[in-house]
This record gives sequence, structure tokens and C-alpha cells, in this order.
Amino acid sequence: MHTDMKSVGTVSMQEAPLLEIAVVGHTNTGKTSLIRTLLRSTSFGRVDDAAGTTRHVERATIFAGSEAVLNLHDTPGIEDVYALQDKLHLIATRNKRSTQSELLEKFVAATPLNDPLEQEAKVIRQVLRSDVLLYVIDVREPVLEKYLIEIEILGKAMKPMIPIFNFTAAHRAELDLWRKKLAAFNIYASLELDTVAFAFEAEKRLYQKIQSLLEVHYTRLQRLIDHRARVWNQLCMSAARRIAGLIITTACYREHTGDERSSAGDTSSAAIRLQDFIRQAEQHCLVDLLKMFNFTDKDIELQKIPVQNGYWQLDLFAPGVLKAYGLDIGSAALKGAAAGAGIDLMTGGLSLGVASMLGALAGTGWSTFRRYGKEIQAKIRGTRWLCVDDSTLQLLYLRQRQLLDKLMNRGHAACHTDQVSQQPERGELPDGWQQIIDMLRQNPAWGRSPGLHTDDTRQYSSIEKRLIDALLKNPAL
Ligand SMILES: Nc1nc2c(ncn2[C@@H]2O[C@H](COP(=O)(O)OP(=O)(O)O)[C@@H](O)[C@H]2O)c(=O)[nH]1
Ligand SMILES: [Mg+2]
Repeated sequence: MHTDMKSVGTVSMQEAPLLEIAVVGHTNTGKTSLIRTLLRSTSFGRVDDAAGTTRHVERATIFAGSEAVLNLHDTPGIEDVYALQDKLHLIATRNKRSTQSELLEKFVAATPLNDPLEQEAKVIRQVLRSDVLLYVIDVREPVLEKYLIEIEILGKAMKPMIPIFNFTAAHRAELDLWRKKLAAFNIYASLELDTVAFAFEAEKRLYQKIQSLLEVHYTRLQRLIDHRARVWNQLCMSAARRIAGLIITTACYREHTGDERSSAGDTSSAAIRLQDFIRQAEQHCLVDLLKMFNFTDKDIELQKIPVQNGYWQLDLFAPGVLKAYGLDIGSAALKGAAAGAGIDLMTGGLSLGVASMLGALAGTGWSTFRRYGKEIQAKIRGTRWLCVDDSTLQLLYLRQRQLLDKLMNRGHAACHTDQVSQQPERGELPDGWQQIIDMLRQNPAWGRSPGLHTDDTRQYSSIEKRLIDALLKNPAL
């Protein structure tokens, strides 16, 4: 593709200069935050409530895969807009024939280091070198005269400008006022992009707006949009698959507690092992998800899940179980066979003779019994397994759904730690949830090596898919 482009014109797409974007606006409106969110990086620049945190122009490059697409320039805020206005007036009276942008150039050239307007000169220099301006507005602020003067001055550079409304949550009235005032400057193409929250669609609209303003960068921006969409979809899919894996592993998990005669001590240590297992599994899943989304443990905290355990015995004679084990026969015949087999099992385990008798009746072979023999023995000997109970599994799923939602909607500028609550409000469980859980409990091996079961891959995949689909049934995608 690139070779074609090279041969078409004198300037290939690869050689064309990158799109230069200046992020401008008053101090503390969220300029650095916007760049962090667009970069998916919590480490770019410094974000602070204190005024004037960003003192120099800082650059960050955005890539579509390995292709650099654009540079974002973070600028300090224009602090003394009135002094800047006076200086520009002065330059204008001395250079009556200069265009507006020439006046800005002259101002930049005439402002030495350590001048009181040095910071403003840095901003204007970057504005003049850029193709498009993103003007970040804190809509909570009233539309003060100083902001309008700032917009007027930036307008002199004759660069397309896109206002980005920040802090829009719960400030609709102020937002409308800002829109009206901007219309007086012929600026209509604004965007709402809360930098602390993140919405994939809002980011896409931003790039589309730039596309419509700068035809020459259209194709390259389209590659960025497509790339971002692909990466985003893959990210959401991998995250959902990871969560499905957690549900599968935990639902499959069981602790052997001996038989009915086992002591209370045996049972309680098994219960502790089970609890630890669930908590650790959830914590590992969190670590993986944070890494995938490029966040750290400072971003999201998981409160300890209350784990309850439930006893569960393999019900060999439940129709669903028989089927899952490949024993699709009339249960009466099998019951009779198993009762006879019981005597053997008590003494010497599952003998080949018994197995083949059962196998013959069941229409299945020895391999089925070798695989499930232990469980058949366990049933007959009255072994009890400790499993995660239904309500804990439901809670686990709902917490993970909440976590996924938070990850998908968190901007990399956010500074607060998000909490995944202990008990999220009731959410929707996947269709056929109980059936999924029952199936998982009947296949403990799936929990140990998920997805590696050639004989029942289809069943495993269909459960995994049902969980993933349910997790991603989300408007944020
Ligand atoms: N709640 C909220 N806080 C924000 C948002 N954007 C920025 N902030 C906060 O506002 C402060 C200033 O942000 P910063 O990006 O440093 O502004 P800059 O001076 O324009 O670069 C920081 O404390 C940010 O965490 C937003 O969309 N919502
Ligand atoms: Mg800043």
C-alpha cells in the first residue's frame, strides 16, 4: 500500500509532514488531561489543580500501529491575556500593513526569554506552527471577557480551531452559553470530551472533525481511526475473555472435603482454601485487566469479595449430568448398574469389569469411565466437594462486569481511584446463567487448563462465548 502511494505523487503519504495539533486554552481547563486520554497514558506531563503546571510546550506523538500520524503539543495557558492584547496593539500600530498572523509572528520574534510574556509567546509560536488548534474550555467557568479576548487572539493565526468542552457533566446550562458565545466568532464545530471519563465514540468524532477540516490529512487520519477501532475492539474482547476465564475457573473449582465422616476441621480448612482461591483468582484477573488497559493498581481498587461456599455433590443420575458425561441412556438401567458397581468400588476402585459393564449399558467406552471414574467412586463413597456457591458466583460476575465498565469508560487523565463495590447493585446475568454454572461444575478439568480439551472444545467455547457476549452487551462498545 505504501509503495503505491510513493509512486503516485511527488510527496508520498509517508514523507508528508505529520499533522501538528496544538492543545490550547486557559490554565487548568484540562489540556494535559486531554492529551493523556488521547495517548492512553497516565504518565504524560503533569496534571495538577495548581495553576501553571505546564510551563513549556511538550510534544507527544500518536501512532497508528508503527505509523506516526500526528503530534499533539501541550501548551502552557495564556495567563495575562490583557498584557498580550496591549502588546499586539502596539505591534499593529507599528506595522499597519502586516496581516494578523504576521503580527503574531512579529510578537513571537520580539519577545525575548525572561520577558513577562515569554509563556504567551511560547503558546503563540506553537499555534503558528500547527495545523489545527484544540481549544479546551472548562465549561464551569463563566464566559469571561478574558476568554473571548483569548479566542480572538488565537483566531488571528487563521488556523482551524475546535473547541473542546471539558467538565460537562452536570453543567449543561453553562455549556449552552459557551456555544452561543463561540457562534459569535463563527466557531460551531465544538466537541464535548470529558477528559477524565472516556468514550471511544467521542474520541472518534474528534478525529473525524479534524478530517473534515484538513482534507490533506484525511487518509492518514482514517487509518488512525480504523486502527484505534480495531485495537479497541480487540482490547474489549480480550478483557471479556479474561473475565470469562475467571468465571470458568472459579465455577469449576472444588475442594475435596473427604466424606460425610470428615471432621469440622477438615471442612473449615477446605473452606479457607476455597476462599483464598477465589480472592486470588479475582485479584489476578484485575492485575491482567489493568495491564491490558494500561492502568495501574492506583486506578482501580477491588474490595474483598465476600465468599460463601456451598456443598456440592456430583449428582450422577441427573439427566443433564449423564448427558454431559456422554451417558445418554435411560437412567434406570444405569442406576441398577451403578448400584451393583458400588460394592466393587468400595473395595478396589473402579475395576475394568465394572466399567465395561457400565460402559456397555451406557453405550460408551472405557475411556469415559476412566475419565469420570473418580467421580463415580466419589459419589458412591459419599465424598463431598466444597464449591463456590451460586450467589458468590453471581456476585463475582456482576463485580467483573462493573469493573469492565469502569475500565472502558475511564480516561487516562483520571486521578481518583475507582472502587469496585463489594456488592454491586443487581445487574443482568447472562442468559442461561444457571445452566452455564451447572455445566461448569460438571467439568472440573476446564478450570485447570481452560480451552485445552479436544473432546469437548465445542462445549467449552460455547460457554465462553455466551459469557463474553453477555459482558460486551454494553453501550460503551
Ligand atoms: N472531574 C474532572 N476533572 C478534570 C477533567 N479534566 C481535568 N480535570 C482536572 O483538572 C485539573 C487540571 O487539569 P490539567 O490537565 O492539568 O489542566 P491544564 O492546566 O489545562 O493542563 C486536574 O486536577 C485534573 O485532574 C475532567 O474532565 N473532569
Ligand atoms: Mg497542563
